[in-house]
Amino acid sequence: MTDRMKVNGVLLLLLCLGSALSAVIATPQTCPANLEAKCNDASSDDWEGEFFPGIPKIKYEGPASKNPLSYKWYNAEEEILGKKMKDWFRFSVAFWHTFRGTGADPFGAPTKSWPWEDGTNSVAMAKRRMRAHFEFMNKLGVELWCFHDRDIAPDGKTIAEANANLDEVVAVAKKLQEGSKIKPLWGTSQLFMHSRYMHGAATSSEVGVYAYAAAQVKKAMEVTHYLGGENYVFWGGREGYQTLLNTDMEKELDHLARFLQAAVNYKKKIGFNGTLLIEPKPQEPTKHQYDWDAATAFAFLQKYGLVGEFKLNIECNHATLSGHSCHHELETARINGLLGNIDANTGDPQIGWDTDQFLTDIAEATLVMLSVVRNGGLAPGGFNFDAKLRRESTDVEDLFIAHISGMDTLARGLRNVAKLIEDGSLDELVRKRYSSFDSEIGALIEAGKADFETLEKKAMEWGEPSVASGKQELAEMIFQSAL
Ligand code: XUL
Ligand code: CO
Repeated sequence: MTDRMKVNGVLLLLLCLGSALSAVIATPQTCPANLEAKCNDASSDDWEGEFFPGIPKIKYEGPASKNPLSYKWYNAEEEILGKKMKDWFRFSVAFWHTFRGTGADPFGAPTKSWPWEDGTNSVAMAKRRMRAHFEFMNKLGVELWCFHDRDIAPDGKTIAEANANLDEVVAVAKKLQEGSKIKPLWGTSQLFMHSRYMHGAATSSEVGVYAYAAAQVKKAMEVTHYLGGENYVFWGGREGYQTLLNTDMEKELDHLARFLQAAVNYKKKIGFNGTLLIEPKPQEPTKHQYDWDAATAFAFLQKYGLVGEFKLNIECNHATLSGHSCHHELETARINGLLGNIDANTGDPQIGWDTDQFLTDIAEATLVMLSVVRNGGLAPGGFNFDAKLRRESTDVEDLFIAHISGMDTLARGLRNVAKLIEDGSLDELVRKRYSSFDSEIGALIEAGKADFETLEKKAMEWGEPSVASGKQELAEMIFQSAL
């Protein structure tokens, strides 16, 4: 490395640090612009009129439509493979991305200036935001939503203050839900943002943090239950380590299991019948996250006797971060009876982190739907759009367009799966591939009754086996023809 390169490197580092700091320090100017808003009045959650004027209720117009604010493939009431599309999907809006995403990144300040935001993190703002969220869901025609405790209400200086803030906002959500079918697909608690959680929550080295996290989950479960939520998610954002040199991994995993068992006990105590879900992710923010992937989470559940109490929430971008395809993670969950929910998003093949983009790849969506159809659907789980607008997408209508596009893509995936099933040749290819096991000895093997002596005798009798083609290209051809 030349001296000049070194200087350039240092300058770049300073520049990066500078922009990261200014992003943290700058107060976002979110007060609007072009609507007659009751802005800068943090004491009031009043908002006269619509939050999304000019955006109609989104309708199905069919594939020929050129209207970006319409569904082209997702037709909620249409029956496909014996179920209404809306029941296959059970789409959900993720409150944190859609209503708390600001477009800020480590190098830059927020880019969104939603008209309803007043730049504060007050309870009044939280209530107004909740009303915007309900108008958004109603216009989109989505009946489920997901939230973290701290997305929907401001934190407090004490647990009691944070709980009181949450109660105020939850009361508004409850009221808005009244008379509608809207309810949470799942709730969760944010156990990764606050500095107290820097070593983890249930796996923190500090017992005070463990207890604090338990108090937070207890409350978040109560409000999820109160709002009629159907599931509760544990994403172990900082349940992992940065170095094994300072970490007692065995102790941390034991603590995590005790924590989850306490959550199971509390769920039963308060009569919450929702499914508990673990959301695997291999890393980010920690170097190593304990719920690395579906198989790792399954092994953990088995070791601690928690199978039967938990299912998995598979997120596609997390799958690719762990070096798997989303299809692989879905199938791993499915064949073990653990597929409970999908965080529908995707990463960017050129970027190695969790970009949380809306899925718009039809082939990928078809693979996802193959697993979902084989699973018989996801209910009481669903598809949560854990996905955000790009930093550069700053129009209010982009929030709608992104969701419509994600829903249409998955709807195309479902329609393609119906074609594949009707055609039958892919299933037949797979069936044929294993047909040698349809024999008497194959049945013995599958029943666990073929010992090595029997197999050796058979192998000697048969001699060198003939091995058929795997037909991969044919399988790919059949798959592609359905897209
Ligand atoms: C983070 C992530 C979370 C969880 C909920 O990568 O996916 O938003 O879904 O905590
Ligand atoms: Co997620």
